Amino acid sequence: MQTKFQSGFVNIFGAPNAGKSTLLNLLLGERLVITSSKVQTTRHRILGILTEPAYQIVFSDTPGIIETRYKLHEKMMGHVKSALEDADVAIIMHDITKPLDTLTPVTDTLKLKVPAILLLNKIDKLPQEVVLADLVAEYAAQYPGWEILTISAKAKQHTDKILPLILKHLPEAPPFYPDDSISDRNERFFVGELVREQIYALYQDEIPYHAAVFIQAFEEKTTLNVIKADIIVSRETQKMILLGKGGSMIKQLGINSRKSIEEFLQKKVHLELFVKVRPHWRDNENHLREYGYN
Ligand SMILES: Nc1nc2c(ncn2[C@@H]2O[C@H](COP(=O)(O)OP(=O)(O)OP(=O)(O)O)[C@@H](O)[C@H]2O)c(=O)[nH]1
Ligand SMILES: [Mg+2]
Repeated sequence: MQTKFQSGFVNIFGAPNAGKSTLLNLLLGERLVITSSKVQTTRHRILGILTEPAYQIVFSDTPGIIETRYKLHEKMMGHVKSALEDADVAIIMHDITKPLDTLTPVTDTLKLKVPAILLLNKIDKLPQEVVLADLVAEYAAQYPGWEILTISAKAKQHTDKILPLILKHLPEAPPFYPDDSISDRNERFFVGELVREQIYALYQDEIPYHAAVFIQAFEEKTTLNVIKADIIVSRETQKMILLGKGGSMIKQLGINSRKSIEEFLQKKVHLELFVKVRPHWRDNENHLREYGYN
């Protein structure tokens, strides 16, 4: 007998750095979205589609919920809002090493009306003496009716319990996407993200937050891809830092980015990086549109 097919949107929300993108990669079983130890890494809503014989889950990674200070932030929170509108199930990620009340701004912003799964993440970082059951009880009292799991997305602890919980709440429906789709974004988008990921890894202070990556050329040749990327920053001083002494830093960025892109595309890559200064791009509608932050 044919069992019913389940399909729906499972959207991942939380504060910056909670581990949302790490979780999406884990659930998909491949490295699709970028992660970093710094906050505000993800700037878009990005779909990651998991198709199995009995179900299709359309996950959305979203930017961490923040107060908006720039137009860029408003665009980021626009992505969160759009993910709220079509969620069948919401996953809320919270860093369990942070106090319970730091989750309140997130849940207040979301005002969820759909089944919610609260993932208390990073249990690998908790001190030994903490009694997990006591902590969970505090969250359960605050969020009655929510499913709660304690996990480590990084150390893959208890993460096998997530999918069964999702399936418990996923509607019966035909698939939304062809079974070979993995995302709504194209290779060009992910290549730009991979360069951005290396910027987050290599540079400190304000640099990652002032940087955008714009792929200006993506030529697929038989033996290799030729990729040209603009790195946009807000100030001349930031351009100097990006370049480094005698161009040493941009050279390193190029090497790291190329390696990561080659792994992603499974193909040789010729990568050229150009640093450009666009003052106040984070507050400029035209620049934001040009760099893909619609
Ligand atoms: N120790 C530990 N670190 C984790 C865990 N999950 C994620 N991390 C780390 O936390 C940092 C942030 O992870 P991300 O997945 O980028 O977080 P995010 O919620 O997507 O962050 P934004 O995109 O900025 O909103 C990275 O350094 C991850 O490796 C975990 O279970 N344990
Ligand atoms: Mg992220």
